[in-house]
Amino acid sequence: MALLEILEFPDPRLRTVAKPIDKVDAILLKLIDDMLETMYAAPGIGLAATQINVHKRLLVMDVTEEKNTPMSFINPEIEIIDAELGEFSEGCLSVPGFFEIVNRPRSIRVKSLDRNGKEKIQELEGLGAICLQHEVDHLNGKLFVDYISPLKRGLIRKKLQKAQRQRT
Ligand code: GNR
Ligand code: NI
Repeated sequence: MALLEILEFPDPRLRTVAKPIDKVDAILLKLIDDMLETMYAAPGIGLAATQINVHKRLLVMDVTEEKNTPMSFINPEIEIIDAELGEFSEGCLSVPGFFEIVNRPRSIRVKSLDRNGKEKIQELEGLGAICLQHEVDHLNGKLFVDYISPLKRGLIRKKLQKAQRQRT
């Protein structure tokens, strides 16, 4: 297995719209395992392929306390079940150290392919629904900071750019 490098805001590569996956093969399964390892190591509750500069429609997540339920979603498609919004203070491995309230539909149905390339449909609510929507946003080139004010977003961008300069 391998740890992958996570892109950070405002890296323009995070704005790439990911392409659908046409076949589930051994190379893809290895990528899923590396993404899970990277997510657990970070640590995070989800990771989208976009964040590791792979622009395919793939994400992993584990929203359990015990961190014993790795899940992967290939070509995920979301349908909103309950449009009622819930608010949650979100963070992102690509926006390290910042948390902001985001409102999202509380309950969703997600259709995707499993590791065998077979279609699965799951209903998610709570943290699972929040995280899955956050990850699908990544696949569409969108970040949680896009939901906050331009002023706050600009401040976060400045602080992260400074931190990134000091690291190089
Ligand atoms: O680890 C993560 N925590 C988190 C908390 C609230 C809402 C969304 C998330 S996802 C984030 C990992 C990440 O950046 N995934 O893209
Ligand atoms: Ni994120």
